[in-house]
Amino acid sequence: MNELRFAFRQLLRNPGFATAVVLTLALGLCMGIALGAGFRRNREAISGTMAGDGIIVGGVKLCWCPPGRFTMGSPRDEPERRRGEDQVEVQLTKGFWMAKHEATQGDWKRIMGPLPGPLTAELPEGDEFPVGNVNFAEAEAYCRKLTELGRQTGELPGDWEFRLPTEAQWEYACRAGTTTATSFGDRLSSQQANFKGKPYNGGEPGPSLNGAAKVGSYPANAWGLHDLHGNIYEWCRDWYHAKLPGGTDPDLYAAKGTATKSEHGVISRSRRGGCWADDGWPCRTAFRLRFEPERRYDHIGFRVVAVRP
Ligand SMILES: [Ca+2]
Repeated sequence: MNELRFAFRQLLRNPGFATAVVLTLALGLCMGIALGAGFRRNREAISGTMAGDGIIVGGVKLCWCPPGRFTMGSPRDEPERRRGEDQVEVQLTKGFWMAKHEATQGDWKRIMGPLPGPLTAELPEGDEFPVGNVNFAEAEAYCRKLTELGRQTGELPGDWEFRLPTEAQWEYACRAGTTTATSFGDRLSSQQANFKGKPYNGGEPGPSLNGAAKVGSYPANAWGLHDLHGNIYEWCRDWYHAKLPGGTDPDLYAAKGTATKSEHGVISRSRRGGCWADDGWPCRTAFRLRFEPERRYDHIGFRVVAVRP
């Protein structure tokens, strides 16, 4: 109390000291604003201006992916490329927000309640770990619930909604302007992504965790998105077609009739990004796999996008 009285007396007697106090308070305020500016809680216009702009909707951090054109798929000379990656030109006429992280167990519990499927030795419990063992319908239910939540809080305008990304949106966001095999260049080190075993194309070896990592443990790409390469596979909304869809705003969500059948005669949704149980090469940007929508696996999760349909 004596110190307080002393400080107050100094303030009255010493204009220089008062100025210093005011300047310190102002600096603190500016720093607080600057620190908070990375991710604003969205209350106004939802569209971003620059790639990687951040907002938070329903407690989920999102990064802006601006409209643009890109080449989807891999060039013929890309090491370890697979069939089904032949390049197509894509134009995305609308910008969208993509979740900075894979959907986490903490997000799921907060938005949906109990986890959709069991935890495993590779998928341990923890709010910052990705949610896995989630089938396609459950991932879509999460998107609907998050849409409701965003509208209730006023953070998501009525004409926007959460969805799973199309393959084109996923790859565009993963590339973040790059044309290389990964968003970190033509190699992938296990210090850059959570995968097991051999790094891709001569990348530096790093630790193999043999299981999920907390989201955001590895570096972000140029648009601020983490773990598109590795950690947990991510559901996309398209029905899997052997040939990549090109053109303007390709979306194969409803293209069930033309979906490519597996050797067992079933059709699937697409998934992207590789996972902790893969080598480095399936974590390439253009790598794609199929998975039947009603099935679940611990190494398959998802991340959301917010779009204006
Ligand atoms: Ca991932």
